[in-house]
Amino acid sequence: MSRINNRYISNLTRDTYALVLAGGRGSRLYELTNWRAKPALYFGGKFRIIDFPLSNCVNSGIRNVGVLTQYKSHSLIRHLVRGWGHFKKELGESIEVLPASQRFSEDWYQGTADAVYQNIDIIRDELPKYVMILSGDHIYQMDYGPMLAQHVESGAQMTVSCISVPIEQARNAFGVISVDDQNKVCDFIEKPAEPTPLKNEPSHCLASMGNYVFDTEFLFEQLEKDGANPDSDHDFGKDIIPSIIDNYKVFAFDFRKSAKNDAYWRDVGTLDSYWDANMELVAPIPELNLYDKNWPIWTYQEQLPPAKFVWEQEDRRGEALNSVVSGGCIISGATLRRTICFSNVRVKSYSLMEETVALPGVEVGQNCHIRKAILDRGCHVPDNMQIGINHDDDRARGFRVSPGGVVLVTREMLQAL
Ligand code: ADQ
Ligand code: ADP
Repeated sequence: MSRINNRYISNLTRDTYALVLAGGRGSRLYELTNWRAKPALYFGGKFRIIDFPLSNCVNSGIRNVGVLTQYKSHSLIRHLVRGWGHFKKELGESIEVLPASQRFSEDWYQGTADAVYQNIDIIRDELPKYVMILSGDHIYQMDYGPMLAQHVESGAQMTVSCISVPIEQARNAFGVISVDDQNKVCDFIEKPAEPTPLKNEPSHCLASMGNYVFDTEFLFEQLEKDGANPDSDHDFGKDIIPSIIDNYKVFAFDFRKSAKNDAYWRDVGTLDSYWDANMELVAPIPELNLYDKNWPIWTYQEQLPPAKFVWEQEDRRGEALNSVVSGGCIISGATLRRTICFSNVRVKSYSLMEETVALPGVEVGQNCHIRKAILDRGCHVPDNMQIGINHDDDRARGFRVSPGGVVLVTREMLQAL
């Protein structure tokens, strides 16, 4: 691996076209993804999930990216146009939205492989040596350069990035991989009920992160073959990977090893995991460093005035403890504890919000008590309301209570009261 230096890696990233799969619904997020695709969901006080893979591309030096959209794409496309529309093709940079548009058939995108297959001519026009296929669903900071370098050095035709996770987390949820001593993939099972444990760490298994590097021509051949197979679901995890591991060189890239155990990766696919990952950010030193100047997460920034905290009387102190508060917020005479407020949140006197994620534009009236909740964009919580204090009351009002006790409240739920 002596050839791996920065210039070598930047040649590889320049020769790569990335496709971000952003069409999934994320059905276990319930009403949070009723109106937006999962990659468009807000995260961390300022961002959307898609900002993470896109920032990883830009920070890694991959400057030509297509975003494949399908399900409820309006909010996602608006965000991409506003926040990511400034790349210039003349300078060799582009971030393009590739909506499912029935270009090759009467159908919308079927599986993930079909979504790529239907854009094969667009990829061909880019003439990349490598195609990187990225899931648009995860929160992580990853330099894709070392993965590309390993792909080339190992002589692989396809490389899949993976991370060790507890067996319980992977059960029926992730593609699970077994590798030999050289990291060559010898087995891949999509969402198994009984994940194969790691030999040296039996409580864990190797999960696919849903990110793949392909030699371009090899990808095209496999997509053509899969496209002609009427029995296929046209999905990378279900169909393509299991069909190539025996006859081709498919390698695993271990994200945790490459990042020297400093590998943060979260699948925020359920209300509980979404709330957990947001809550991690209010810790004094979170594992995910959003303040890392060497790995900035780019996003669309609205022009907003600074957050304001108003303290008018001793019993009406506007204050926030271990919390994250964005621009345009006014916390007047209210207390926030371990809470995340996105832009333009207003919280009024005598109210207390604890361990809550308030999405943009939430307004909380006077004398409310909110605990362990997710308040969807634009919720107006009326004066004196309690949320997350008594779950029977929450359910009776039509709020959703997750298995982990997180209460989800949306505008529609409040309007129906
Ligand atoms: P899942 O995430 O369950 O498993 P899937 O629902 O196909 O697989 O979503 C993969 C990505 O594609 C997501 O980013 C999603 O938004 C997007 N997507 C889904 N359908 C799409 C479509 N029709 N058009 C465009 N985009 C679409 C996958 C792998 C597993 C791996 C996990 C890691 O199959 O092997 O372990 O990701 O989370
Ligand atoms: P409450 O009295 O219930 O806390 P208010 O709506 O009366 O809520 O606002 C309280 C305080 O918030 C105001 O006294 C003011 O200092 C501040 N505030 C409200 N709106 C604005 C605004 N548009 N610009 C600046 N500060 C504001």
